[in-house]
Amino acid sequence: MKSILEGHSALKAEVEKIAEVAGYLWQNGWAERNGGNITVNVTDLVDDEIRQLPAISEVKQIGVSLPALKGCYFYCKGTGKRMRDLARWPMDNGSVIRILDDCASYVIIADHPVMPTSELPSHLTVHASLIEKGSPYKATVHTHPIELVAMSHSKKFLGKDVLTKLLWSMIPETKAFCPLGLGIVPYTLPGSNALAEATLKELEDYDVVMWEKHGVFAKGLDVMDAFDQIDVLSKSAKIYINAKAMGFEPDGMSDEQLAEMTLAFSLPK
Ligand code: 2HA
Ligand code: ZN
Repeated sequence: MKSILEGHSALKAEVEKIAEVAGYLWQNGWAERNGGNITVNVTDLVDDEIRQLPAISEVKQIGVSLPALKGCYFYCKGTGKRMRDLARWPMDNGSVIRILDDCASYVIIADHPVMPTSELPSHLTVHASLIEKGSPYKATVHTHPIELVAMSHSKKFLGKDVLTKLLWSMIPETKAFCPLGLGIVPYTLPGSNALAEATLKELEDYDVVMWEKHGVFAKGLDVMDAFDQIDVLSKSAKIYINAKAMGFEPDGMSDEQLAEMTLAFSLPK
C-alpha cells in the first residue's frame, strides 16, 4: 500500500521530525512502554489530493465539540503504541486524522486504522484553543522526564514559579530557550477532563506545564520546539540534582544575573 508520505514532501518532512523526536524521548528514558503522546496540526501541509482521500476508519467521536478544528488534519500517536516503535515506523504507530464538519468527530485517513491516543480530547482541546488565539504553534508533546517528575514529588517545588525560578537559575540558556518557564498542574487523574482543563488554563501563561508526579505537557511551533523546551528544563533539573548529589545546595544564578540575561536576550520578564 502506498503511504500518504509518498509524493507529499512537506508532510513527510514533518512526520520524520516527529519520528526523530520520538526517538529522543525514548533515548532520554522519558517514554517507557506506551508513555507519552505527540499530536501535530498538519493542516497546512495537506493538499487537495489528501483532502480527497477516503476515510479508512468509521466515524469516531472526539467527546467534545471544537468548532475551531473544522476541516483540520492531525498526526496523532496511536493509543497503546510505543515511542521507540514510532521513532522507526511513524505511520504504523500513529495516523493522520481528518476532523469532520460537525467538529465533534473524526476519521482516520492514513496510513492504517491506528486509533489515536486516549489523550486525544485533551490534545485537540489545546490545538483548538491555539487556533482560536491565532497562535502559530502546531505541536503538543506529553512525556515523562525523570528528573522533572522526581522534583514534582516535593511540595516545596510546586508553588507558582518556584521551580521556574530554580531551573532558570541553574544555567543561563534555560531562561533564553524556555522564557515562559514551567506551569504546575497539581496531581489529577490521567486522561480526565479535569486534567485537560487545568492544562489548558496553565498553557495560557506557559509553553511547558508540569503534571505533578506524572510528566510534562508542552506546546511548540513544531514538535522539535516543544521537545527543546522540555529538554532545557530537564537539563537544569539534572544540574540541580547533580549538585545535591555532590552534597551541596547549588547557589544558582543571582537575581541580578537573571535580570541581566533577560535584558540582553530581550526576554519576557
Ligand atoms: O498516553 O503517558 O499519560 C500515555 C500517557 C498518558
Ligand atoms: Zn503520561
